[in-house]
Amino acid sequence: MNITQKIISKHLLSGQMKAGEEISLKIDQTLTQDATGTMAYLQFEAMGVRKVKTKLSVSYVDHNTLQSGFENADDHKFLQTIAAKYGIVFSPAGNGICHQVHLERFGVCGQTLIGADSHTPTAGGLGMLAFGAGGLDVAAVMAGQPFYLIMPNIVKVNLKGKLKGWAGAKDIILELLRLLTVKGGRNKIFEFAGEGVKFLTVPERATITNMGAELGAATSIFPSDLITKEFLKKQDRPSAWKEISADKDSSYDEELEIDLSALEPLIACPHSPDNVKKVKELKDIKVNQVCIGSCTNSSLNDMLLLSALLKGRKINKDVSLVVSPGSRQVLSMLAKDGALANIIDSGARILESACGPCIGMGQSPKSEGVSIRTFNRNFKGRSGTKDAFVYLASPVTAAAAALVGKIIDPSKIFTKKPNIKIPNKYIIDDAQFQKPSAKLAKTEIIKGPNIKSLPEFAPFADALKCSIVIKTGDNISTDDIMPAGAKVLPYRSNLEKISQFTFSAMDADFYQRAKSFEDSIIIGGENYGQGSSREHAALAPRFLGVKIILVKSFARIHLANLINFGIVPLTFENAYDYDLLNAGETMVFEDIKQRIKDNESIIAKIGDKEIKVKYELTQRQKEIIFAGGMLNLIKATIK
Ligand code: MIC
Ligand code: SF4
Repeated sequence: MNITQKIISKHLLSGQMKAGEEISLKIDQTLTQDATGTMAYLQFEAMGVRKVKTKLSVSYVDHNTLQSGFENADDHKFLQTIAAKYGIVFSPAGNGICHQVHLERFGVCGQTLIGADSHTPTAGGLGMLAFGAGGLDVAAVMAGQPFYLIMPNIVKVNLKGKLKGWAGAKDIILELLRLLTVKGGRNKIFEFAGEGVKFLTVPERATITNMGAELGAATSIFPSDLITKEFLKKQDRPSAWKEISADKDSSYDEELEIDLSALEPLIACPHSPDNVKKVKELKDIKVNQVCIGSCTNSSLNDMLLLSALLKGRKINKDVSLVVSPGSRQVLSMLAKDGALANIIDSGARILESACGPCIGMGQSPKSEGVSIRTFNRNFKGRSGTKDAFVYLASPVTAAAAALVGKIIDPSKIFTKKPNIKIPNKYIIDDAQFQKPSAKLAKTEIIKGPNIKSLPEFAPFADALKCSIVIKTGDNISTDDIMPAGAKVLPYRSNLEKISQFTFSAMDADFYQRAKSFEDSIIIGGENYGQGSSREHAALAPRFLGVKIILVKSFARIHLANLINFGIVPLTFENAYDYDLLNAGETMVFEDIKQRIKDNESIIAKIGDKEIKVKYELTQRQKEIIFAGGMLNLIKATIK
């Protein structure tokens, strides 16, 4: 067996490990962050369970740490109290970005993890099988339910040779994005192998598995070997290690190879993580901002490298360099080592250990500004500035840009690659985690006035007449459907309020128009709903009357979220029928419920036009949709 099969077979509750079949898995650990967590815990609370049923569940606060009003701070209090009551570890603001902290303090080789955040596969760097999921799926797992998934194809990525020159882990994943695009990883698990693996540290592996999310992959995973052992030993968690490797004769559904020695520094150009070019091909692009951090590149390794590169140098006067170390551990070690001073002295601005600019929580670039970021997403507008140009690159490429003020091949300004030495022991101080206890279980849950319970959704209708409320193109991200940023994130626990922002960056009238229709449908292209796991991108349309989404294809997590909230996901039988449909038209779906029940094909009528649409729903998913969403179904079973 390969690594994925080994872990799945140990956790398989139903189904067969055959690509395309629905399987269900026992999940050992869950994680949530505050932007998805408030909703997830409201849903968990509604399930009426006394205590989480996982081996470990952690609730992080790292996204909404700007406290420009009472809302975010109220959310933090709610998360702290509900964690105490239900036996969840609470990691307050300041501890760091969920994925970085989870690697450091909680991940266990060979275990399963699901997280209410699309970058949960970061833990694959430790040899965990880790999936991003919607908050409701995470809540259900905390309540003891299995995690359902369509068994993906397993792809072996053979890393040949060793990185040379200024190429780093980020360039490996950018190369994969260049080769495969943001849709290339759908229904796939990427398993890394080959001699190149042994030259990559755990944080470097995690940079790669983190950004596998941008390929649309279900997850990505590395073997757990002596390098993993060393990392966990330095984290004072030796018992979290166990060796996991693929059997010599293991087989894969697909294979591909990357020659590490041939890689050069790469950069993803606006406005998509797969718009990848060689850095040296980009000439004379002036840079206004450089941001270093995020769950992709904020480890101690990344920060020490940055510090060595900036040592004794000053950044360009026209650049604002902001640096956010990924965790309290990283920041504290940088400070004690003195390496932080090199970064500060170069002219950088130090931000707290949190998601920050990655999710538009501050540091929006200037109008038409060029920002080089070590992050993982550069969708248009995500930075908070609609007309900004965001590029994604490694910390080395980002540091070079900060010093020179333009995009430049690192070899032009740096001579020798610094040799980074990680101390024999990380600084271990878990004092800021709130760990569950019998006393804490008596805590009273505190909900501020902005925290509103979810409305009840009606069960599915027998027939539907839906107005086309919007027609979108390909690769619509959940950032397009439901923007984040400082203005919107405070309403993650207030559906009525947040729904006013649905599609707001693309179509300012969407909200009013959706409200004026009784039932509506969204038409889209390929890879609809790529990007984040935020279930608000499904919940808000549902709240505004969207009953069906008809597209050429869906991204995995968003598809699961749509079903969870009772929206029917349909695809075109013939992709060219997409061209026949126009916003404002009415589509009639006669007997839709009965047809889905009987597995019959569906014909939609639009005036005198007819088009054939299809669906792939398991019996379980049909039941969720017919009940009007998973919460209704779970409540009915509990009653
Ligand atoms: C993101 O990177 O888009 C986020 C913010 O981390 C999201 C989760 C969210 O929207 O809260 C993700 O990736 O799932
Ligand atoms: Fe946070 Fe950005 Fe990572 Fe999402 S991608 S978890 S916003 S750092």
